[in-house]
Amino acid sequence: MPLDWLTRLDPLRRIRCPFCFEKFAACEMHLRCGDHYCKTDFGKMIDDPILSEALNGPRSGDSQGATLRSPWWVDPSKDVRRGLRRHLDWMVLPDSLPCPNCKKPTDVRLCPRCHAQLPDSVVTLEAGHIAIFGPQSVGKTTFVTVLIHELEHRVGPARGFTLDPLTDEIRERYEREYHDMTYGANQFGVGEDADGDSYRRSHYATPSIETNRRILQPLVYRVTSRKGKKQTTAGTLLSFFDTAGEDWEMNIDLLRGEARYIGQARGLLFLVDPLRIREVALDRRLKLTEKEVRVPPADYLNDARKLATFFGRTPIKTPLAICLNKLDRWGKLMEPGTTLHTLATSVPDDEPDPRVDALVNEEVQSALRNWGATGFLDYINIHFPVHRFFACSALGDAAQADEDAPQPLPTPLLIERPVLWLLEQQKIIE
Ligand SMILES: Nc1nc2c(ncn2[C@@H]2O[C@H](COP(=O)(O)OP(=O)(O)OP(=O)(O)O)[C@@H](O)[C@H]2O)c(=O)[nH]1
Ligand SMILES: [Mg+2]
Ligand SMILES: [Zn+2]
Ligand SMILES: [Zn+2]
Repeated sequence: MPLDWLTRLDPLRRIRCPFCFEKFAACEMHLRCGDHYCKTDFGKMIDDPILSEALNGPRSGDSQGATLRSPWWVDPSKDVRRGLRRHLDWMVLPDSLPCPNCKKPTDVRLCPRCHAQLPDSVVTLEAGHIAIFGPQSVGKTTFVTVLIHELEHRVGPARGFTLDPLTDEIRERYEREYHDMTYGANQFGVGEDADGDSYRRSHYATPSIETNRRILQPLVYRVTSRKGKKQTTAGTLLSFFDTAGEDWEMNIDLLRGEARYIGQARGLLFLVDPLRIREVALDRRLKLTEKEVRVPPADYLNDARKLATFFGRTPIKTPLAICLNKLDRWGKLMEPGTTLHTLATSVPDDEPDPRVDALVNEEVQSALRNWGATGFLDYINIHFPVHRFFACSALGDAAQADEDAPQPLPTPLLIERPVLWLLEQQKIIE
């Protein structure tokens, strides 16, 4: 669909790529041939160093590996076929350029920094952002999986917004790499008894950037909200970035260089697993699994310090939600009568509201204090003034002690609360 005139007459409009989070002017976007037959003809492909670097890292294209090839693409300001016109794109955005191979005009636009294909909505919509990070096995990937499912199917409709994958590729990737694992793949007909539990299982540890750079590519969604009775057509883009705990714990320099999304974040979500705090793990009321016994204690104060190194100077104004995950496991250790104990041990009848958030925020901090994490709390207070504490369980009752055991469907608890707060901070929802 061609861009409308109003947009084309504003070529200096700043755009933030929802994939790499770099900013540039609309007239800097590149174009690529979109014709099905032309773009799948390997013989007509040309070198694409920008895509190579985005997918394979800065070392791509040197002796280590060949430059990727892609369908014909061009930087419109360097397309000599256009003569002097190519210097005037800052006055009006070209609507399309002909592909030299198939001669068809193309308006498929690319981010000039990472060569991700940018649908038109990217040109007109704001880009929101949630970066999810934390040490290994705190439940980040499971959180992303269940969160997106909940936002799409339950929370969005209840709060008056919809969440749609930005592209088909993102929809397929979410299904394949996230959803199918936790919710089971559709291997059965609609009327068949799918004994689905046996096909649902825990996520594997997310591989390091060194093994698979895919993790640097966010899942990008479009959030459209209904304001009052009127459906506003505008909306916002929202990119979810999952992080490999292995990189966070063991490759922080690499992560700092590659995961620009943390330093440029508009919303930070730090997932914490209290079972990796010694005081919690040694509580006799808990029966730890074999794996939980073996993991080293986490050093959350050090994690907070690591986080600060992604930013130029402190205090850091980016909103930070700190969420104690796996509430299903540790909630019963809380004093009976507290909100956390009640939430973890009963079936909640009401939707949680801001009052509950305020209580959880207080109770989580006093729990952390009791567990000896005062240094962590002080550090957060000083260096991340815009922060809030949350508790949640992505799996709820469905969590299984045995990693390889089949899982029932998740019954999440409070999973959307930190994200709704972050979206409010970014003015994406009210
Ligand atoms: N009890 C309980 N276990 C959970 C929950 N969420 C995740 N888990 C389990 O925690 C383990 C780690 O989950 P992942 O989502 O892979 O954790 P991760 O943080 O992505 O791990 P890395 O990718 O290695 O950094 C798995 O065995 C999950 O089943 C939860 O809400 N409750
Ligand atoms: Mg993971
Ligand atoms: Zn980009
Ligand atoms: Zn072509």
